[in-house]
Order: sequence, then structure tokens, then C-alpha cells
Amino acid sequence: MNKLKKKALITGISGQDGSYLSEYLLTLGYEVHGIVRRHSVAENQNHRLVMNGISEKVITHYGDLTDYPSLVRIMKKVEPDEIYNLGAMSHVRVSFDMPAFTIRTNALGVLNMLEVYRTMCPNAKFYQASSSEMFGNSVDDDGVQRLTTPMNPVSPYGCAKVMGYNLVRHYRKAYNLHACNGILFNHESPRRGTNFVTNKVVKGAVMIKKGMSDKMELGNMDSFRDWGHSKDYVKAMHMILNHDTPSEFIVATGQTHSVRQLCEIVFSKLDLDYKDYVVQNPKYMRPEELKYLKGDPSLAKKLLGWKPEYTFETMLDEMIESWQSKLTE
Ligand code: NAP
Ligand code: F7E
Repeated sequence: MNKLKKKALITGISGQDGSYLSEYLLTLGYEVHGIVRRHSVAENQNHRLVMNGISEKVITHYGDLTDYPSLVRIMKKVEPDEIYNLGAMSHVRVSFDMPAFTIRTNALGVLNMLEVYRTMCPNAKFYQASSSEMFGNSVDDDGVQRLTTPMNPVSPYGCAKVMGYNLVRHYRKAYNLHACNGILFNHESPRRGTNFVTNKVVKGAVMIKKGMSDKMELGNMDSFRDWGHSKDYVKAMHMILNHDTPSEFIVATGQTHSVRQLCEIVFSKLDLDYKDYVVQNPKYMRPEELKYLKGDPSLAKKLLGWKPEYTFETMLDEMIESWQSKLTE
């Protein structure tokens, strides 16, 4: 291995963001390491990395955020310069079904990572994947969430992320560590899990257009989200971590759309009317819903020079094209 190369360690490397971040760091000349979990179907361990031609370019290690000894072993072996803690049980609806696992991974897993970081490589820089879900239904009077907006989480996922967020701030101050939080609003891509609403809607609409399906079942269509593209957001992660002063940044587009508007736009791009196909199923409703998200990214733009390349429309076009070609393969 080239000793001059910067080394990055990514938890959650097999996820949507992990795959884009790996690609981005490879273009910057990093040696990229990642933690993968053992799956009974071996192909699922690094599916996104294989599908996107990254698996041979990164070095993966078996581990789990809930398995402290595995983190100690990996940290000792890799000695990273930069740590990106992206691993999480990231599905908000599922977090109501698996609250204890969600807390163990998304809150106590952050504590585990911070402890191995503090005790084994305190000179590294640490990025925590914090989330707009932490705000819950708090919105400032002007209809925007910013760093000063109170955090009132409305899901086990959001509660766990608040704990992770606070632990990072506490460790930074208590142990003088370069540990930072990116509070990222929803970000999507063709690599997004198909049980998140954007990719579910796009895939379902393309299937309907191709005559492979005749309806789509959704939950709450009146919630609003600030949707950006994962490719733009992983660049912000790198900028946040490499900013001189470790701190917190919001990454968002500053625009919001409802799930209903998402359906309208996606179906109309395929010359369809969503009202003819979309039905509501209580199965997809949540015990408590986060109704509205719209973030203020002005600090990230001003201090980091971050600027997204995708718009909501170009992101959806890319996702539609991707499903159109996948479903003819
Ligand atoms: P994702 O596609 O669901 O990826 C999550 C990753 O975490 C996967 O690699 C998964 O591994 C791994 N993971 C799950 N449990 C783990 C555990 N116990 N130990 C180690 N790894 C574990 O999520 P994403 O969209 O890339 O999101 C990345 C991070 O950003 C997450 O922390 C998420 O909560 C946060 N975030 C996401 C968004 C968003 O809109 N995408 C917004 C704000 C914050 P397997 O493949 O083995 O399951
Ligand atoms: O839901 C509604 C649902 O699951 C968006 C994660 O990346 O972003 C993501 O969490 C909205 C919600 O994302 C369905 O009720 C309607 O109002 O795509 P989602 P999310 O819950 O906002 C945050 C920032 C994260 O940090 C998370 O990790 O869409 N909705 N019908 C539906 N949602 C789903 N999944 N499926 C439906 O059928």
C-alpha cells in the first residue's frame, strides 16, 4: 500500500451513500476501507459496490457497529486518517418495528465508534451521518429547519440519531477531537433502497408504464421532504470533515415537495396520471409521522463552498432512466 495516500474508513460502505462516497474518495486518491456485515447471501454483502465497479478498488473488513471487538480490530489494522460513520438501520418506518436494534446500531454504535476513535486513533477526523429526522415536527416560523431549530424526534430512528449527534459534540469538546456532524436532509439516487418512497415511486411508475404492474400502494402522501441527490451530498460530507474547525452543518436543497407532488411529477414524466394507479395502504403509515422538512443549507454554501449539481427534476430523470434500462435487461 502507498503510505502517502490518505486512508478513509467508511462504516456502511455497502449502502447508497457508502458507495458514492467510496467512488468520490477514490477519485481524490484515497485508499478506501469499509466495514461490511456478513449476510447469508454473500452477494448481498457488497452488492452496490459490485454493481458499480467499486468492489475491487476498496478494501472491506467484516464487522458490525454493535460488535465492539470487531471495531477495535479494524481500527488497529487500518489506522485511518478519516472516519465516516455512515452505518445505520436507516429506514424510519422499520425503526418502529425494530426499535432496540435501531438504538443499538444508530446510537450505541456511534458510541462504540467514538470510543475506538478516541482511544486508538485520536488524530483522525470523524464524520457522523446525522439526519433531518432529528428535528421531528419542529419548524421555524419561516418554514425552515436550521442548526438552531429544536430537535423533537418522532421515531426510534430519530431518537437514536439525536443521541449519536450529541455524543459526537460531547466527544469533540471533552476529548478535543476533530469530530463533526453533517445533518443531511433526504437524499436519493438510482442506488436508493427500493423501499424508500422516491425509488419506490419511480420503479413502480416505470413498471406500470411497461405493463408489468397496474397499481402502486403508498402510505401518507401529504408529508413534505427536502430531496437532494446522494452524489452531491457525499461531497458535502468530505467538505464538512475537512473544514478547519470541526462542527455541525446542514446539507439540504432548501426546496420541499410532498409525496403527492413527487407522484404527480414522476407519473407525468411517463405520460401517466398517478390518480389512476396510486392507492393508499395503512400498512405503509407510521405510528407518528414527520410532516414537513425544508432545510437551510446557507452555512454549507457559504463556509464550505458546497453547491449541488442535481436539481429535483434531473435527479428524478436519472432515476427514471435507470429503471427504464434495468427493467429491459
Ligand atoms: P443505507 O443505504 O441504508 O446504508 C446503510 C448502511 O449501514 C449499509 O451499508 C448497512 O449494511 C450498514 N449497516 C446497517 N446496520 C449496521 C450495523 N449494525 N453495523 C454496521 N453497518 C450497518 O443508508 P444511506 O442512505 O446510505 O445512509 C447513510 C447514512 O446516512 C445512514 O447513517 C443514514 O441513517 C444517514 N442518513 C441518510 C439520509 C438519506 O436520505 N439517505 C439522510 C440523513 C442521514 P447492510 O448493507 O449490511 O445492511
Ligand atoms: O419516506 C412517506 C413517508 O422512507 C419519506 C431516510 O433516508 O430520510 C429518509 O427517511 C416520506 C415519509 O424517507 C410511503 O411516510 C408514503 O413521510 O422515503 P422515506 P424518510 O422517512 O424521510 C431521512 C432524512 C433519513 O435520515 C432516513 O435514513 O414518504 N411515504 N408512502 C412512504 N415512505 C415509504 N418508505 N414507503 C411508502 O410506501
